[in-house]
Amino acid sequence: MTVSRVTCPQRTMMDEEILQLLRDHSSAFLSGEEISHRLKVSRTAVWKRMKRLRALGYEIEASTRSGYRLIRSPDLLTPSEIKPILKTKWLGKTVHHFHTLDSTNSKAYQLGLNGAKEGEVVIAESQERGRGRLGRHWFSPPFLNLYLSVILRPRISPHRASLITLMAAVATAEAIRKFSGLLPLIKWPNDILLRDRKVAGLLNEIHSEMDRIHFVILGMGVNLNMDKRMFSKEIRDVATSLKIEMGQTISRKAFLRFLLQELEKWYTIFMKEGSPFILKAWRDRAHIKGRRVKVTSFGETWIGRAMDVDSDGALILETAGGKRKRVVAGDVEYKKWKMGSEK
Ligand code: BT5
Repeated sequence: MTVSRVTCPQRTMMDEEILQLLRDHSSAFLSGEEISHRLKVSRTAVWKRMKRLRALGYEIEASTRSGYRLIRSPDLLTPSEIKPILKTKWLGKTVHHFHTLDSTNSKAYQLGLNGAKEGEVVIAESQERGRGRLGRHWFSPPFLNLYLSVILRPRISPHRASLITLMAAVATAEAIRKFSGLLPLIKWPNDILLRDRKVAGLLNEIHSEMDRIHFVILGMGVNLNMDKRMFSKEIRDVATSLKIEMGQTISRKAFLRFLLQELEKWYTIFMKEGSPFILKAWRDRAHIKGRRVKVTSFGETWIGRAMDVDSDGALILETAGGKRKRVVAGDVEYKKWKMGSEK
Protein backbone atom coordinates (compact mmCIF):
# COMPACT_ATOMS: atom_id res chain seq x y z
CA MET A 1 0.00 0.00 0.00
CA THR A 2 1.51 3.28 -1.02
CA VAL A 3 -0.58 5.62 1.12
CA SER A 4 0.84 5.99 4.57
CA ARG A 5 -1.30 6.23 7.68
CA VAL A 6 -1.91 9.80 8.71
CA THR A 7 -2.95 10.61 12.21
CA CYS A 8 -4.14 14.05 13.07
CA PRO A 9 -5.70 15.70 16.07
CA GLN A 10 -9.43 15.22 16.59
CA ARG A 11 -11.45 18.42 16.51
CA THR A 12 -13.12 19.33 19.76
CA MET A 13 -16.36 21.07 20.68
CA MET A 14 -14.41 24.29 21.09
CA ASP A 15 -12.93 23.95 17.61
CA GLU A 16 -16.47 23.52 16.27
CA GLU A 17 -17.64 26.60 18.16
CA ILE A 18 -14.74 28.73 16.91
CA LEU A 19 -15.37 27.59 13.36
CA GLN A 20 -19.05 28.40 13.68
CA LEU A 21 -18.23 31.91 14.92
CA LEU A 22 -15.77 32.45 12.07
CA ARG A 23 -18.32 31.20 9.54
CA ASP A 24 -21.00 33.49 10.93
CA HIS A 25 -18.59 36.40 10.34
CA SER A 26 -17.10 35.17 7.10
CA SER A 27 -17.08 38.59 5.45
CA ALA A 28 -15.15 40.31 8.25
CA PHE A 29 -12.46 39.76 10.85
CA LEU A 30 -13.48 38.65 14.33
CA SER A 31 -11.22 39.82 17.11
CA GLY A 32 -9.49 37.36 19.44
CA GLU A 33 -11.01 39.28 22.31
CA GLU A 34 -14.53 38.80 20.99
CA ILE A 35 -13.97 35.06 20.49
CA SER A 36 -12.45 34.63 23.95
CA HIS A 37 -15.39 36.56 25.44
CA ARG A 38 -18.02 34.50 23.59
CA LEU A 39 -16.43 31.14 24.43
CA LYS A 40 -15.34 32.17 27.92
CA VAL A 41 -11.71 31.13 27.39
CA SER A 42 -8.43 33.07 27.44
CA ARG A 43 -7.01 34.72 24.32
CA THR A 44 -4.03 32.37 24.52
CA ALA A 45 -6.45 29.44 24.37
CA VAL A 46 -8.05 30.98 21.25
CA TRP A 47 -4.64 31.44 19.66
CA LYS A 48 -3.73 27.80 20.39
CA ARG A 49 -6.99 26.60 18.85
CA MET A 50 -6.33 28.64 15.70
CA LYS A 51 -2.95 26.92 15.42
CA ARG A 52 -4.60 23.51 15.73
CA LEU A 53 -7.25 24.34 13.17
CA ARG A 54 -4.57 25.46 10.74
CA ALA A 55 -2.80 22.14 11.30
CA LEU A 56 -6.06 20.47 10.29
CA GLY A 57 -6.04 22.34 7.00
CA TYR A 58 -8.18 25.40 7.78
CA GLU A 59 -6.85 28.52 6.14
CA ILE A 60 -7.31 31.28 8.73
CA GLU A 61 -6.06 34.78 8.17
CA ALA A 62 -4.77 36.49 11.31
CA SER A 63 -4.18 40.18 11.80
CA THR A 64 -2.83 41.61 15.06
CA ARG A 65 -5.21 44.55 14.76
CA SER A 66 -8.40 42.98 13.44
CA GLY A 67 -8.36 39.37 14.59
CA TYR A 68 -9.18 36.23 12.61
CA ARG A 69 -10.98 35.43 9.37
CA LEU A 70 -11.75 32.03 7.86
CA ILE A 71 -10.54 31.95 4.27
CA ARG A 72 -10.99 28.29 3.30
CA SER A 73 -12.05 25.02 4.92
CA PRO A 74 -10.42 21.70 4.05
CA ASP A 75 -12.53 18.99 2.44
CA LEU A 76 -13.29 17.35 5.77
CA LEU A 77 -16.52 15.55 6.42
CA THR A 78 -17.22 16.97 9.87
CA PRO A 79 -20.80 17.80 10.90
CA SER A 80 -20.18 21.54 10.65
CA GLU A 81 -18.83 21.15 7.10
CA ILE A 82 -21.60 18.85 5.98
CA LYS A 83 -24.69 20.28 7.61
CA PRO A 84 -24.92 23.50 5.59
CA ILE A 85 -24.86 21.60 2.29
CA LEU A 86 -27.06 18.58 3.04
CA LYS A 87 -30.38 18.54 1.24
CA THR A 88 -31.95 15.62 3.11
CA LYS A 89 -35.02 15.74 5.37
CA TRP A 90 -33.96 13.23 8.02
CA LEU A 91 -30.93 11.27 6.85
CA GLY A 92 -27.64 12.57 8.22
CA LYS A 93 -29.18 15.05 10.63
CA THR A 94 -26.87 13.48 13.21
CA VAL A 95 -23.37 12.78 11.93
CA HIS A 96 -20.73 11.07 14.07
CA HIS A 97 -17.39 12.03 12.56
CA PHE A 98 -14.02 10.44 13.33
CA HIS A 99 -10.57 10.96 11.94
CA THR A 100 -9.95 7.27 12.19
CA LEU A 101 -11.95 4.22 13.22
CA ASP A 102 -11.49 0.47 12.99
CA SER A 103 -14.62 0.32 10.88
CA THR A 104 -17.56 2.70 10.56
CA ASN A 105 -19.86 -0.34 10.51
CA SER A 106 -18.57 -1.55 13.88
CA LYS A 107 -19.00 1.92 15.38
CA ALA A 108 -22.50 2.30 13.93
CA TYR A 109 -23.42 -1.15 15.27
CA GLN A 110 -22.40 -0.06 18.80
CA LEU A 111 -24.42 3.13 18.39
CA GLY A 112 -27.36 1.06 17.15
CA LEU A 113 -27.20 -1.12 20.26
CA ASN A 114 -27.18 2.05 22.34
CA GLY A 115 -30.38 3.29 20.74
CA ALA A 116 -29.14 5.54 17.90
CA LYS A 117 -32.00 6.79 15.76
CA GLU A 118 -32.82 5.93 12.18
CA GLY A 119 -30.79 8.13 9.85
CA GLU A 120 -27.78 8.67 12.10
CA VAL A 121 -24.58 8.49 10.09
CA VAL A 122 -21.04 7.50 11.05
CA ILE A 123 -18.22 8.87 8.90
CA ALA A 124 -14.48 8.25 9.21
CA GLU A 125 -11.69 9.95 7.32
CA SER A 126 -9.87 6.61 7.39
CA GLN A 127 -10.43 3.06 8.63
CA GLU A 128 -7.79 0.89 10.25
CA ARG A 129 -9.74 -2.29 9.60
CA GLY A 130 -12.29 -1.39 6.95
CA ARG A 131 -14.41 -4.47 6.32
CA GLY A 132 -15.71 -6.10 3.18
CA ARG A 133 -18.01 -9.14 3.24
CA LEU A 134 -16.92 -12.51 4.62
CA GLY A 135 -14.05 -11.07 6.63
CA ARG A 136 -12.47 -9.40 3.62
CA HIS A 137 -10.62 -6.11 3.83
CA TRP A 138 -11.73 -2.71 2.50
CA PHE A 139 -8.79 -0.48 1.62
CA SER A 140 -9.49 2.83 3.43
CA PRO A 141 -6.66 5.41 3.29
CA PRO A 142 -7.24 8.84 4.89
CA PHE A 143 -8.91 11.94 3.42
CA LEU A 144 -9.39 10.55 -0.08
CA ASN A 145 -12.62 8.63 -0.17
CA LEU A 146 -15.93 8.08 1.60
CA TYR A 147 -16.35 5.55 4.39
CA LEU A 148 -19.72 5.81 5.99
CA SER A 149 -22.36 3.76 7.74
CA VAL A 150 -26.01 4.60 8.11
CA ILE A 151 -28.27 3.30 10.87
CA LEU A 152 -31.69 2.27 9.55
CA ARG A 153 -34.61 0.80 11.46
CA PRO A 154 -36.91 -0.60 8.77
CA ARG A 155 -40.08 -2.38 9.85
CA ILE A 156 -39.59 -5.34 7.57
CA SER A 157 -39.01 -9.02 8.13
CA PRO A 158 -35.32 -10.03 8.46
CA HIS A 159 -35.45 -12.26 5.36
CA ARG A 160 -36.05 -9.12 3.26
CA ALA A 161 -32.99 -7.29 4.63
CA SER A 162 -30.91 -8.08 1.54
CA LEU A 163 -33.30 -5.85 -0.42
CA ILE A 164 -31.77 -2.97 1.54
CA THR A 165 -28.45 -3.81 -0.13
CA LEU A 166 -30.12 -3.71 -3.55
CA MET A 167 -31.82 -0.42 -2.63
CA ALA A 168 -28.50 1.06 -1.50
CA ALA A 169 -26.80 -0.15 -4.68
CA VAL A 170 -29.42 1.68 -6.76
CA ALA A 171 -28.99 4.83 -4.61
CA THR A 172 -25.19 4.72 -4.92
CA ALA A 173 -25.33 4.13 -8.67
CA GLU A 174 -27.78 7.02 -9.04
CA ALA A 175 -25.60 9.32 -6.92
CA ILE A 176 -22.60 8.49 -9.12
CA ARG A 177 -24.62 8.98 -12.32
CA LYS A 178 -26.06 12.33 -11.25
CA PHE A 179 -22.74 13.57 -9.87
CA SER A 180 -20.54 12.49 -12.75
CA GLY A 181 -22.73 11.90 -15.77
CA LEU A 182 -21.13 8.45 -16.04
CA LEU A 183 -23.19 5.26 -16.19
CA PRO A 184 -22.29 2.84 -13.40
CA LEU A 185 -23.25 -0.81 -13.48
CA ILE A 186 -24.42 -2.72 -10.41
CA LYS A 187 -22.87 -6.15 -9.94
CA TRP A 188 -24.80 -8.57 -7.71
CA PRO A 189 -25.04 -8.17 -4.86
CA ASN A 190 -23.08 -5.15 -3.66
CA ASP A 191 -20.54 -3.81 -6.14
CA ILE A 192 -20.78 -0.64 -8.17
CA LEU A 193 -18.62 -0.69 -11.29
CA LEU A 194 -17.37 1.91 -13.71
CA ARG A 195 -15.77 0.48 -16.86
CA ASP A 196 -15.91 -2.95 -15.17
CA ARG A 197 -13.87 -1.75 -12.20
CA LYS A 198 -15.12 -1.47 -8.65
CA VAL A 199 -15.69 2.11 -7.57
CA ALA A 200 -17.89 1.34 -4.54
CA GLY A 201 -18.82 -1.54 -2.26
CA LEU A 202 -21.62 -2.01 0.25
CA LEU A 203 -21.69 -3.96 3.48
CA ASN A 204 -25.10 -4.49 5.01
CA GLU A 205 -25.26 -5.90 8.55
CA ILE A 206 -28.37 -6.53 10.61
CA HIS A 207 -29.27 -6.91 14.24
CA SER A 208 -32.55 -8.78 14.51
CA GLU A 209 -34.76 -11.36 16.15
CA MET A 210 -36.38 -14.15 14.10
CA ASP A 211 -39.21 -11.93 12.91
CA ARG A 212 -38.13 -8.37 13.67
CA ILE A 213 -35.22 -6.20 12.64
CA HIS A 214 -33.81 -4.01 15.40
CA PHE A 215 -31.56 -2.12 13.02
CA VAL A 216 -29.63 -2.38 9.80
CA ILE A 217 -26.16 -0.94 9.37
CA LEU A 218 -25.61 0.08 5.82
CA GLY A 219 -21.90 0.49 5.17
CA MET A 220 -20.77 2.28 2.04
CA GLY A 221 -17.25 2.71 0.71
CA VAL A 222 -16.85 4.91 -2.37
CA ASN A 223 -13.47 5.56 -4.00
CA LEU A 224 -13.36 9.23 -4.85
CA ASN A 225 -9.83 10.65 -5.04
CA MET A 226 -7.61 7.57 -5.37
CA ASP A 227 -5.04 7.56 -8.16
CA LYS A 228 -4.32 4.21 -9.74
CA ARG A 229 -0.91 3.88 -8.08
CA MET A 230 -2.49 4.35 -4.64
CA PHE A 231 -4.37 1.06 -4.83
CA SER A 232 -2.53 -1.99 -3.55
CA LYS A 233 -1.19 -4.25 -6.29
CA GLU A 234 -3.85 -6.88 -5.70
CA ILE A 235 -6.72 -4.57 -6.59
CA ARG A 236 -5.04 -2.04 -8.89
CA ASP A 237 -6.52 -3.55 -12.03
CA VAL A 238 -9.98 -4.23 -10.65
CA ALA A 239 -10.62 -1.01 -8.71
CA THR A 240 -11.17 2.56 -9.79
CA SER A 241 -12.18 5.95 -8.39
CA LEU A 242 -14.32 8.83 -9.55
CA LYS A 243 -11.17 10.92 -9.93
CA ILE A 244 -9.68 8.36 -12.31
CA GLU A 245 -12.90 8.14 -14.31
CA MET A 246 -13.67 11.86 -14.40
CA GLY A 247 -10.10 13.15 -14.67
CA GLN A 248 -10.53 15.68 -11.88
CA THR A 249 -10.33 15.97 -8.11
CA ILE A 250 -13.63 15.22 -6.44
CA SER A 251 -15.12 17.28 -3.61
CA ARG A 252 -16.02 14.63 -1.07
CA LYS A 253 -18.58 16.93 0.53
CA ALA A 254 -20.32 17.53 -2.77
CA PHE A 255 -20.47 13.82 -3.53
CA LEU A 256 -21.70 12.99 -0.03
CA ARG A 257 -24.57 15.40 -0.55
CA PHE A 258 -25.67 13.49 -3.67
CA LEU A 259 -25.22 10.14 -1.95
CA LEU A 260 -27.28 10.90 1.14
CA GLN A 261 -29.97 12.56 -0.94
CA GLU A 262 -30.31 9.51 -3.21
CA LEU A 263 -30.21 7.15 -0.26
CA GLU A 264 -33.01 8.99 1.52
CA LYS A 265 -35.04 9.03 -1.69
CA TRP A 266 -34.67 5.31 -2.52
CA TYR A 267 -35.13 4.15 1.07
CA THR A 268 -38.37 6.15 1.27
CA ILE A 269 -39.51 4.57 -2.01
CA PHE A 270 -38.63 1.11 -0.69
CA MET A 271 -40.57 1.62 2.54
CA LYS A 272 -43.61 3.10 0.74
CA GLU A 273 -43.79 1.09 -2.46
CA GLY A 274 -42.14 -2.15 -1.40
CA SER A 275 -39.73 -4.30 -3.35
CA PRO A 276 -41.10 -4.32 -6.96
CA PHE A 277 -40.07 -0.73 -7.55
CA ILE A 278 -36.59 -1.32 -6.14
CA LEU A 279 -36.14 -4.58 -8.04
CA LYS A 280 -37.03 -2.89 -11.31
CA ALA A 281 -34.62 -0.02 -10.62
CA TRP A 282 -31.94 -2.55 -9.70
CA ARG A 283 -32.52 -4.67 -12.85
CA ASP A 284 -32.34 -1.54 -15.03
CA ARG A 285 -28.89 -0.76 -13.61
CA ALA A 286 -27.48 -4.27 -13.35
CA HIS A 287 -28.21 -5.75 -16.81
CA ILE A 288 -27.59 -9.17 -15.37
CA LYS A 289 -30.23 -11.17 -17.22
CA GLY A 290 -28.67 -13.66 -19.62
CA ARG A 291 -25.09 -13.00 -18.60
CA ARG A 292 -22.73 -15.93 -18.24
CA VAL A 293 -21.50 -15.91 -14.67
CA LYS A 294 -19.35 -17.85 -12.30
CA VAL A 295 -20.93 -17.83 -8.86
CA THR A 296 -19.13 -18.77 -5.66
CA SER A 297 -21.22 -19.31 -2.56
CA PHE A 298 -20.22 -20.94 0.73
CA GLY A 299 -17.30 -22.80 -0.89
CA GLU A 300 -19.28 -24.05 -3.92
CA THR A 301 -18.90 -22.77 -7.46
CA TRP A 302 -21.28 -22.86 -10.41
CA ILE A 303 -21.06 -21.52 -13.94
CA GLY A 304 -24.27 -20.69 -15.68
CA ARG A 305 -26.67 -18.11 -17.01
CA ALA A 306 -27.93 -15.42 -14.62
CA MET A 307 -31.71 -15.33 -14.97
CA ASP A 308 -32.79 -12.64 -12.52
CA VAL A 309 -32.99 -11.66 -8.88
CA ASP A 310 -36.09 -12.81 -7.00
CA SER A 311 -38.33 -10.76 -4.74
CA ASP A 312 -35.95 -11.25 -1.79
CA GLY A 313 -32.90 -10.18 -3.79
CA ALA A 314 -31.47 -13.70 -4.27
CA LEU A 315 -29.74 -14.45 -7.57
CA ILE A 316 -31.43 -17.00 -9.81
CA LEU A 317 -28.98 -18.98 -11.87
CA GLU A 318 -29.53 -21.56 -14.60
CA THR A 319 -26.71 -24.09 -14.55
CA ALA A 320 -25.44 -26.18 -17.47
CA GLY A 321 -27.98 -28.97 -16.98
CA GLY A 322 -30.83 -26.46 -17.13
CA LYS A 323 -31.32 -26.60 -13.36
CA ARG A 324 -32.27 -23.46 -11.50
CA LYS A 325 -30.32 -22.44 -8.44
CA ARG A 326 -31.22 -19.76 -5.95
CA VAL A 327 -28.15 -18.06 -4.48
CA VAL A 328 -28.69 -15.90 -1.41
CA ALA A 329 -25.08 -14.84 -0.79
CA GLY A 330 -21.88 -15.08 -2.75
CA ASP A 331 -19.64 -13.56 -5.38
CA VAL A 332 -20.24 -13.21 -9.06
CA GLU A 333 -17.65 -13.12 -11.80
CA TYR A 334 -18.72 -12.25 -15.34
CA LYS A 335 -17.64 -14.71 -18.03
CA LYS A 336 -17.61 -14.40 -21.80
CA TRP A 337 -19.99 -16.63 -23.77
CA LYS A 338 -17.97 -19.16 -25.75
CA MET A 339 -19.24 -21.00 -28.85
CA GLY A 340 -21.44 -23.79 -27.58
CA SER A 341 -21.46 -22.59 -23.99
CA GLU A 342 -25.00 -21.24 -24.18
CA LYS A 343 -26.44 -24.55 -23.13
C1 BT5 B 1 -17.45 -4.94 -0.19
O1 BT5 B 1 -17.06 -6.18 0.22
O2 BT5 B 1 -17.39 -4.50 -1.30
C2 BT5 B 1 -18.02 -4.08 0.93
C3 BT5 B 1 -17.16 -2.89 1.21
C4 BT5 B 1 -17.80 -1.99 2.24
C5 BT5 B 1 -16.85 -0.95 2.73
C6 BT5 B 1 -17.52 0.04 3.63
S1 BT5 B 1 -16.51 1.37 4.03
C7 BT5 B 1 -17.58 1.90 5.25
C8 BT5 B 1 -18.13 0.66 5.92
N1 BT5 B 1 -17.31 0.28 7.05
C9 BT5 B 1 -16.69 -0.89 6.82
O3 BT5 B 1 -15.89 -1.44 7.62
N2 BT5 B 1 -17.03 -1.37 5.62
C10 BT5 B 1 -18.00 -0.52 4.97
P1 BT5 B 1 -16.61 -7.34 -0.76
O4 BT5 B 1 -17.65 -7.55 -1.82
O5 BT5 B 1 -16.29 -8.46 0.13
O6 BT5 B 1 -15.32 -6.79 -1.47
C11 BT5 B 1 -14.09 -6.76 -0.83
C12 BT5 B 1 -13.02 -6.90 -1.91
O7 BT5 B 1 -12.99 -5.70 -2.70
C13 BT5 B 1 -11.63 -7.07 -1.35
O8 BT5 B 1 -11.34 -8.42 -1.09
C14 BT5 B 1 -10.76 -6.48 -2.46
O9 BT5 B 1 -10.58 -7.43 -3.49
C15 BT5 B 1 -11.63 -5.38 -3.03
N3 BT5 B 1 -11.33 -4.06 -2.42
C16 BT5 B 1 -10.84 -3.76 -1.20
N4 BT5 B 1 -10.75 -2.45 -1.01
C17 BT5 B 1 -11.19 -1.86 -2.15
C18 BT5 B 1 -11.36 -0.53 -2.57
N5 BT5 B 1 -11.07 0.52 -1.79
N6 BT5 B 1 -11.84 -0.33 -3.82
C19 BT5 B 1 -12.17 -1.35 -4.64
N7 BT5 B 1 -12.03 -2.64 -4.29
C20 BT5 B 1 -11.56 -2.91 -3.06
